[in-house]
Amino acid sequence: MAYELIDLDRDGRVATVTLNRPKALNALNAPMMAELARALSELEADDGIGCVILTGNEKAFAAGADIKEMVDDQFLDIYKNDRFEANHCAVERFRKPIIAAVSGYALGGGCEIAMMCDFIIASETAKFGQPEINLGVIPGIGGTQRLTRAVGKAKAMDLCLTGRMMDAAEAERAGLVARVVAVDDLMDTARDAAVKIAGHSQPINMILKEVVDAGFELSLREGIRFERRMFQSLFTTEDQKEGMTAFIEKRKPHFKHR
Ligand code: CO8
Repeated sequence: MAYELIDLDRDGRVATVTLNRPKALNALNAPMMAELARALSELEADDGIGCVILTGNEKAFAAGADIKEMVDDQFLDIYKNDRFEANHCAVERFRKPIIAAVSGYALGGGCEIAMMCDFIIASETAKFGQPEINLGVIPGIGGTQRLTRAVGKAKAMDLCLTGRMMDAAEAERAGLVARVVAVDDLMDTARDAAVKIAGHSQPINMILKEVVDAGFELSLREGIRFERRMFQSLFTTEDQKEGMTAFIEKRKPHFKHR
């Protein structure tokens, strides 16, 4: 089935998913989130894809959940509706590496979806914020938790309580984004990173992700123990033998499990 509210492009082992409701600044409505979830499940099952880029357009990555769609909802509409529980969390459940390439507004649910990605590359025009307080609500898909872990309590409280936006330079200083580049370089930079990541061993990328993410749930001691066990387990893989042998033989590794 074709996609209408997103674009899905494959280039070698990299897939790019582009949110595509430009007239609504990519506001995240239920049909778009369903398409995003369907695309990610397709890409997770596709052994030919090693890394995904999630992006929007120059004006907006996504200006948040669709306010017009939500305005008349009651508690039970939101509680029972699986768009919150399943489709909105598809990015956090995705097991392969996924990079957010952000230009323009990443607000509310848009900022939250970007933070669900493994890291964010931003253009100089990017603006991040959790303005839900202005609408009489609070962030609803992880903003209070992920933003606080990313930038610390002081700045997270500042952003969530005032509803102000922070620009790309401030977001980089605060540790929310990995890199800031010129707007014209955004997709090339994201693609270069994605190609590099997709060239690694696929299962080892997935294990790396799992171990880093586990660190947000575990104590330091438990996290380090998990890392050590997973590190040790990699010595059962052909890709560990290939990676280390290639280094010694001064050649590029040819990972079997890509
Ligand atoms: N929802 C619906 N429509 C939107 C949204 C949105 N979040 N953002 C922009 N639009 C629409 C506007 O209504 C407008 O449509 P129209 O042309 O039909 O009037 C069009 O996009 C262009 O927007 P503006 O005219 O407002 O453009 P400006 O350049 O003047 O302003 C802003 C850009 C500052 C980004 C402004 O649009 C804005 O403030 N948008 C809302 C930002 C916001 O509050 N986001 C948080 C939403 S709540 C949320 O995300 C909760 C997440 C948790 C639950 C997730 C499950 C659904």
